[in-house]
Amino acid sequence: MPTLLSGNEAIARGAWEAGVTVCTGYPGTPSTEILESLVKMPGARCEWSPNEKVALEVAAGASMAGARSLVTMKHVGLNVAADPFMTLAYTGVGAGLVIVVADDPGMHSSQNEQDSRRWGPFGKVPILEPSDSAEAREMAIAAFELSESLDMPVLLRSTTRLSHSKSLVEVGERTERRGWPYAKNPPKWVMMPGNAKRRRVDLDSRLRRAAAASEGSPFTVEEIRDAAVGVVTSGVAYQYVREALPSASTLKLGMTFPLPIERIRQFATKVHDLYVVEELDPYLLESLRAAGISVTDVAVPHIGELSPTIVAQAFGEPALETRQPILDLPDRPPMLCAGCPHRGVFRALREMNATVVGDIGCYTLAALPPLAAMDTCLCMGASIGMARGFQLGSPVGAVSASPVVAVIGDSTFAHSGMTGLLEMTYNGGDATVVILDNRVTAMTGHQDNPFTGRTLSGEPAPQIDIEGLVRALGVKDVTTVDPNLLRPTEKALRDAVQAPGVSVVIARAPCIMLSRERGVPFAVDAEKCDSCGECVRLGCPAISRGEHSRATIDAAACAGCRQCVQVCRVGAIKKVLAADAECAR
Ligand SMILES: Cc1ncc(C[n+]2csc(CCOP(=O)(O)OP(=O)(O)O)c2C)c(N)n1
Repeated sequence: MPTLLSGNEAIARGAWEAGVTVCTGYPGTPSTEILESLVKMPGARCEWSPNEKVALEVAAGASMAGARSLVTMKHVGLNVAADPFMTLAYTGVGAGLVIVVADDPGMHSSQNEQDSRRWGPFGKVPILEPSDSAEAREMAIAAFELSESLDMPVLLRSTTRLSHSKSLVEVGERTERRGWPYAKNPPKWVMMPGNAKRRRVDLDSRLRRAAAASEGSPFTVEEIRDAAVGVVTSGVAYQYVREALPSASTLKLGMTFPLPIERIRQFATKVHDLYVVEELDPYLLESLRAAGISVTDVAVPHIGELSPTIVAQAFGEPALETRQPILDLPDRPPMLCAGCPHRGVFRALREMNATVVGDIGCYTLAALPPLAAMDTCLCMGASIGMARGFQLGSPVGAVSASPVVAVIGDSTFAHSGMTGLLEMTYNGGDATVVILDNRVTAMTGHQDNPFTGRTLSGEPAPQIDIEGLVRALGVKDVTTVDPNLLRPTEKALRDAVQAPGVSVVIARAPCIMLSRERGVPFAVDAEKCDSCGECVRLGCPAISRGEHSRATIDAAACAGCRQCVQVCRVGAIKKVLAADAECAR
C-alpha cells in the first residue's frame, strides 16, 4: 500500500530499510527532517553532532568499524565537512557510507545557493539524484549497495522542493546487515603521503567502475516521445520538464557523477535538438559540451529555483496555469517572535552604537528594521573571528567610537564559534562576545545541542556548562544575564566593552516558543501614551502604531515578556486583567 512521504521521510525510510545503524548530522533546512524521521524508527542510532564535519567523521568511523552509516546536512554543511569529505574517496569505506546533502535553490532559508553536484568531480564521490519521493527511497537503498561495491562514499543529493514535497512511495521491510568486522589495514585507512599516493591511483580504477555503474544505472531513464526536442535533465527539474514540455523526449539522469556519457550520446542521436534543463549551475551543460555533445542553447536561468512555468517560458511556451491565492494577503516580513529574549540584547547594542558582527540563527533577524542592530552575517561561526578582524582592521580610534561586539547563538557557538574564541584569547583580542543562549537550536525547528542536556533521541545528556567552557578557552571576564531584563543587560554589555581584553556576556533565557505557558499580555493606556515609539522600535510583532501614532498591543500575540514595559518612559504599558486576557486569546 503506497504511503505519502516527503523526500526527506523517503530518504530516511530507504536508509532504514537498507539496515542503516549509525545516523548522524547537523540540522539545516531543508535536510533536518531526515534524522528526525529516522530517530523514530527502531534499530538505528541517530545523533545530532555539534557540526557537519564531526557528523561526517562519526559516520566515517562507523563505516570503517562495519556499520552502514548515513550522514545528513544542508548544502553549506558540506563546506564545513569538506576536509574529511575530500579524502574519504581515497580511503573508501568499510560498510556503506551515504552522505545526504540538501541544496536550497532560491535560498528559501539559506545564505547562498550552491550546486552540490560540483562536489562529485571535486571529491571524486559518486552522486545519486532523486526526482521524487519514491526514487529518494530507492536511491537511499541503492546508495549503500553502490558504496560497498565501489568502496566509496556515495552522495545523495536532494533539493528543497524534493525534500519537502510529498509523493507516493511503496515501502518495504528492513533488512538487517551483519557488520563487516573491522580489520587493521593501514595502507587503506591511514592517509599519509605514501599510502595516499597509492590510494589515489586506486581511486581512479574505482572511478572507472563508478562510470560503468552509471552507464548501466536503472535510475537513468530514457523516454522517447516527439523526437524534435530532447531534454537531458535530473532531479526535480525532470518533473518541471514533464509538466512544461509534455511531448518532449527526456533523458532523466539518476547518477549525476560520473555521468553516463555514452547513454547521453545515444540519446542525442535519437532527437533533433538536444537541450539541457537543470537547476543552479550549468553542470550538465558544461560536461556534455566538454564531451563533444552538441547542445542547443535555451534561456533556463542558472540562478534561483526553477518551476514548470520558468521552463515553459524558456522554451517559448505560454506560462502554465498556476493556482492564484484566494486572498490578497499582506506581506509579513520575518521578524523575531513576540517575547523573543534575543530582542533585549539587540536593543542595548543599538543604543550603544556597537558594530555588531553577527552570525546565523534566529537572531540574524535583528539586522532588519526597526531593530537594525546587526552589521554582518557571513556563515555559521564567523562572528567571533570576524570581530577580531574588525578590531585589527579598523583605523585607530574607530573601534572605541563604535565598540566591536560579536553575537552568536548557543548552537552556533558549539558548531564553530569556539575556535573563533580561541583565536581571540590566543592572539590577545579585545572585543566583546555575546552568546545568545536560548537553550535550543531554534532557527531550524528546536533541535537539541550539546548545551541543552538532551540528545536527539530525547535521552538526558550532560549539559555542557558554557561559562566553564568559555573560561577554559581563556576568557577571564564572563558575565551571565537574563536578556529579558533590559537594564541589567545593557549594563553588562557596557561594562564588557569597557573592560580590556576579551569579555563574554552569556545572555540566557529560553526561547519563548519553548515555554509552554506565556505570560499575561500587556496593553497600552492610550491616555498616557505620548507616541514616542520606543516600544515600537523593539520590533515586536505584537506592537504597532494605532490612532494618533500611539502604540497598541495585540493581546493575542503578546507573550508577556515585559520588555516593552521597561522601555516605556511614561508608564503607559500595563498588564491586561487576567479575565480580559483569556478573552483576548
Ligand atoms: C554550515 C551550516 N549548517 C547549518 C546551517 C543551518 N542553521 C542556520 S542557523 C542554525 C542554528 C541556529 O541555532 P542557534 O545558534 O542556537 O541560534 P537560534 O536560532 O536558537 O537563535 C542552523 C543549524 C547553516 N546555515 N550553516
